[in-house]
Amino acid sequence: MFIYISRTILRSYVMTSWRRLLLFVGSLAVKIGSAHAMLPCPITRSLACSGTCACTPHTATHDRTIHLWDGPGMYQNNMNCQYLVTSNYIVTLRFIRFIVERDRDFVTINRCTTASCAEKVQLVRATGSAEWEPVYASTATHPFLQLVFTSDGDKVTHGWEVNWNLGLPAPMCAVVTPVCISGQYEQAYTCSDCAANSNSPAGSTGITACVCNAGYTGPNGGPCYNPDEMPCPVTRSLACSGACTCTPHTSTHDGVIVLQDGPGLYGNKMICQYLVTSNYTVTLQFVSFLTEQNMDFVTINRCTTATCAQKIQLLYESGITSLSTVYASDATHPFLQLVFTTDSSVTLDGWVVNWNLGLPAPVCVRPTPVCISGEYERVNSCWNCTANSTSPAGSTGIASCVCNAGYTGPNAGTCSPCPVDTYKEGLGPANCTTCPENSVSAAASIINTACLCKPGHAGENGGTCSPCPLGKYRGN
Ligand SMILES: [Ca+2]
Ligand SMILES: [Ca+2]
Repeated sequence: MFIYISRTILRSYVMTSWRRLLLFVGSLAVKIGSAHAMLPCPITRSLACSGTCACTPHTATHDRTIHLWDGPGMYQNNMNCQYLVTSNYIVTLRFIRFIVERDRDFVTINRCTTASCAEKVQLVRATGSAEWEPVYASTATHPFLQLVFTSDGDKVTHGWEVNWNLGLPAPMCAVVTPVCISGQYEQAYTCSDCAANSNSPAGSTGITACVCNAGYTGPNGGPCYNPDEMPCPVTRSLACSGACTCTPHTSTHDGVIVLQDGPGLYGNKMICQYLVTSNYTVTLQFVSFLTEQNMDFVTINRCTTATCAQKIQLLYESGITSLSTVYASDATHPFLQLVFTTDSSVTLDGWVVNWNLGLPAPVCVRPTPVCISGEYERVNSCWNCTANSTSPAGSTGIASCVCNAGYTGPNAGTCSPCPVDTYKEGLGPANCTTCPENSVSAAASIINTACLCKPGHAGENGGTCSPCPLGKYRGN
């Protein structure tokens, strides 16, 4: 029980520390903005292992847990095992579990000036059941922490686990704002590439300096798309079934699934299934994880269908698990199934998992549009015919655009109004027809009856206009 409490405390301590560090970095970047700045140094860190022990997979290049706990090949007789942890930051070690044979098997932690540990300060020599509260830290003058585990030739017990992390405050490094080449932009003292199909001038600062290339569309800073190949609209769902409280843990959007603490969440005798899917890749990543070891299990499967009749198991875990692993669906297995089962006693903190959509987005080719009358389709878009011309509905290509009645010109070309005293009936490239003799019409006339007899002449509109007989006249 003590051990589980300590894990929770430790986790919150570590998360708080990192949040402080990130806030610190962010505030510095805002305040400074000049050519030179002091920022937390890039992290360098290493964990090395040597001696009579299985050093793999207990050697990691990042902060995490070192464990010699249970199981064959871990805690054994006659071990003499040395771990060396160092960083340009302060390194901390803290036990999260510890049970070794009292006064026979020992864990020693030394703080050293060099990797050889020729000069060292002993911080603890632990045996039996160790305190979990102290944090053992390196210092500026002793940047190496050495952990030595020795066991005698008789009897093994559970073993131990220790978390190694980086301590604060961060060492500060002078940083110069780089001048970035074309196609990149400077942000937070780093040059980054513009998104695909976009570009920026040399010396750009800020992602919005990246502008989409010709033929592509999107906001400054990207992403930039071929207009005919846009990201597909997102479809996604999360369903829950089984012996668990599915509300409010069922959501239609990406977010968090929680089964942690509290009444109605992590209970005994649960069999709970979550099914997540999307037309995008779906990812699951644990934010926290603590279930009863060997009793309460979380399984993640990648499935071809919602029934999960055909599946690939990605995880089957109890106790603790990696918080950095990302479990993802793929094109052939677009469903992720998470199953949580618990036995009839003991509930612990439970787990929290984030589900999100992965990139790249699937590309949807825009369907060819069917254009209305007066428009035509070109490169998947509808375009207006030129002035005074029109086209039938469903036209493809500008050649479908023909001049309106009263206008003349080639198909797909410029349509000019018929001059006065002419008319044109119907659509198309035909010339304007001259009104009958002694009749006149307005420009752009669309029918022969627009031809009216001149003053002094009479007749049917559009027909023959005869001079008025002697002694008669006709005005307008
Ligand atoms: Ca022993
Ligand atoms: Ca249980």
